[in-house]
Amino acid sequence: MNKPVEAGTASLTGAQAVVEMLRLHGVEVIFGLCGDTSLPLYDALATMPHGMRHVLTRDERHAAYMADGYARVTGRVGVCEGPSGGGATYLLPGLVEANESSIPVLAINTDVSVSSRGRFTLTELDQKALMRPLTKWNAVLDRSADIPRVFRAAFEAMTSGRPGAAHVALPFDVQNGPVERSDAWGDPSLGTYPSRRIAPDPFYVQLAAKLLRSARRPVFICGGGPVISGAQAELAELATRLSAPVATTISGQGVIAETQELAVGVVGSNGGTPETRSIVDQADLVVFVGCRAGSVTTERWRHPAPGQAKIVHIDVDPQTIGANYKVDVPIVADARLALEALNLELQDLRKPLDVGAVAKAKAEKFARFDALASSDDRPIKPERVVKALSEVLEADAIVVADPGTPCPYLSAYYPIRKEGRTLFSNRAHGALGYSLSAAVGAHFGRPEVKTVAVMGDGSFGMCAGELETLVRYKLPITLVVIRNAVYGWIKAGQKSGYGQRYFSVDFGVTDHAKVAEAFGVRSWSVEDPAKLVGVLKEAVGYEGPTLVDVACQPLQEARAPVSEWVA
Ligand SMILES: Cc1ncc(C[n+]2csc(CCOP(=O)(O)OP(=O)(O)O)c2C)c(N)n1
Repeated sequence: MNKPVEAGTASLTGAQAVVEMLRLHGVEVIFGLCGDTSLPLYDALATMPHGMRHVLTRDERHAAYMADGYARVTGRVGVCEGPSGGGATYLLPGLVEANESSIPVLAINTDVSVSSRGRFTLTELDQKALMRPLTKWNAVLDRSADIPRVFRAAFEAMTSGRPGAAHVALPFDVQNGPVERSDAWGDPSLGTYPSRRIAPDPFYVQLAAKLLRSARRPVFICGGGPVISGAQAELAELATRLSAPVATTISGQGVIAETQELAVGVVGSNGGTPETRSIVDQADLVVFVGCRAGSVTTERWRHPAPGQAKIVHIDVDPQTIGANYKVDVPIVADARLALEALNLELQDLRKPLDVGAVAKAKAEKFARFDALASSDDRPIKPERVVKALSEVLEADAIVVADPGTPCPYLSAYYPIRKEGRTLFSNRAHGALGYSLSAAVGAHFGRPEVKTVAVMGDGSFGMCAGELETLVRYKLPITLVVIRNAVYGWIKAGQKSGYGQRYFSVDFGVTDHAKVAEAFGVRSWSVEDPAKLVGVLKEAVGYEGPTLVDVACQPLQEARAPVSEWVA
């Protein structure tokens, strides 16, 4: 069935067909790590003309995060690969994150031969069962002839409806078996997302328009959906028409420039502030757009309070709508098409622009922040690091934030000055150690802009091996490490909710600058807040990889007890 291809035939090998299918779907870059079962695939990549770049990583977990970062900033499918066994279990964390964040990442794990199954073959595991609950679509190939069909299905699944991750297991003998050359065809439009937009039902558009006309204080809460959909212009038009404030989740940042007068900033328990919450609390109509209205965004479904406001919920995934709030008007559709339809329905309407409440909330929020950000305290306050970054970086720079201190502080206070994905974090599962490799992926996607990763020292410990990748490819990425020798976010939780009974959260001080230097990364250590901006400028301006290790205050004040948002 998977008999090796004979020399001189018109067939492709399975491995060659995989390379061809990736090329046909417009893949530009593959992140991955080699292994025994991957040798045919690597040989096909080495010998075929395909124009794709392979980026060798030092850990499959980071290959998947790179593919994710690449996909987030390009609107294209991110691709990663690894070998059988440990290669599959190591790719898995990145796939989970991408899938839950609605980011199309295709992962390929090579596998033991079909003919070796069930014989205690080294590295054999049930990849189908492993990946099924964590991906939108997955398959284990049994026959090389199925390769073109399986890859077409994977691209279709990843980029249509709610985007998500796909996994394909590619056994060794399947890579060597034959595939008819004429079967290897593909549709490049499936290499970008959203590839197939779903239009809204006009009946529900009319109902929503009616509610919007009569609402006195409508507010938009946007998740990642409208950013993925590219709905920025339609949202701005509708918000202006209605004089409605636009709040976002962390994943929704970039749907509107936060310097815009109707932009509220982030709401919720990670990145939201009392001021941004007050705008939601004043609403008599909330329009959720491409947003799951989950525990973080709504602070455990309290803001908006159930029954406080009428709810219009727009989402491409019908399962999302009504999961958390009693919805007055459901609209199952692509965000851009839905907002476009609402604009059309309301084209006669133009409410007088009133930005007073938003301006007041923002002024109060940033007055509090500025007081902390100008502090000369040592260790340095995280607010000062955020302020310094916003002074040093251009509006189009990409910033990737790890969980811990970086994500809530940057999403709250680093102003998004430009529409589009310029700041992102792994919000679905928030695994530490994401930002460095996601920044690598983002750089390969948008090499023309500066990319920066901001991480805690806990995260640094989970990604340091990839410093070598940064150096090998001479990537002009700047890493900022918030050094505080503690799993600070968790310690802050022990402080706010557990009577300061600190337990097993402190670790030793690492000289991250020295570690990075040993890899060949140009590095600085900053203890003096007055030196921060100068050092960051130098690091960001350098044409190779750089790291700035910042001695930061160990205990953040700005967090609520855990019971208020996750439990
Ligand atoms: C893989 C993983 N394990 C555990 C956690 C739980 N967690 C969330 S924040 C945090 C502390 C982060 O510490 P660090 O990176 O040093 O940043 P800090 O909070 O000190 O700024 C931990 C352990 C996580 N998010 N990811």
